[in-house]
Amino acid sequence: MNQSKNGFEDFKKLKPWVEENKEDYYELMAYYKCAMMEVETKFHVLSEEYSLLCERDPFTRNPIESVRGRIKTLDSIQEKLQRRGLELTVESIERNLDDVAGVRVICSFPSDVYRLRDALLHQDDVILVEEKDYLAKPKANGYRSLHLIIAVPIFLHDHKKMMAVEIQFRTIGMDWWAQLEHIIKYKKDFQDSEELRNRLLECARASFRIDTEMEEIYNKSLDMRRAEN
Ligand code: 0O2
Repeated sequence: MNQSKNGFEDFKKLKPWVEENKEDYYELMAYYKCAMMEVETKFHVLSEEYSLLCERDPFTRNPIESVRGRIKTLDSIQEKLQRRGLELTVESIERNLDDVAGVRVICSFPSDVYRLRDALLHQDDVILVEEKDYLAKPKANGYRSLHLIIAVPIFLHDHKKMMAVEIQFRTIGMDWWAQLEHIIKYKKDFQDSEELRNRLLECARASFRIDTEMEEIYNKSLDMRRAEN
């Protein structure tokens, strides 16, 4: 997820705002951190269960490769609000942004993305707010991932609060492309060429072909192992 180009400069610029809004801002960020941890825990629990199932049944596998959480940096928050013509206030952050808390779930094969999505959405404390399927419909540059915005409760000492969390599901292949594309050009101010765009798009397509092929190979190998048993 996006990092500031010059974190120190951004920090200096936003320092007076932080000083002024310290209490409310840090309180809201603490709530987002709690929500992020709630969602990370949900996937760690699923991963534990899948591992257990693997021990019992050698034909199953754990689809979760890794789970990573992050809280959006203040400069990224400010940039997004500014881009949308919105003011930077603590209320505005909570009202207008739904990706302050983010969790990225990396899985093995493309079909795992939907399997994990379903496993999460079956949980009765999870409310689906929005779904963007960049797997079924990749972005023009080749980016693939399934994005969900969910609302989850965090349980505080005297009340419960619903918080928004963005979840990105992608395969290892989709993740390496997105990470490298991020380093190369995502949201960077330079005039790229059609040639570079096309080459990146071709890398995304090639990576997806390999993802699909690997899943087919896995399924075939599973059939062969089953037949031998
Ligand atoms: P961060 O917090 O630094 O990770 P936006 O594009 O942010 O104005 P929206 O609707 O929130 O609006 O965007 P979307 O489509 O839901 O995607 C948001 C996040 O998905 C991004 O977060 C990236 O993590 C990832 N993403 C989306 N498109 C691309 C892409 O083309 N390449 C790469 N590498 N990642 C992408 P941010 O904005 O980076 O914020």
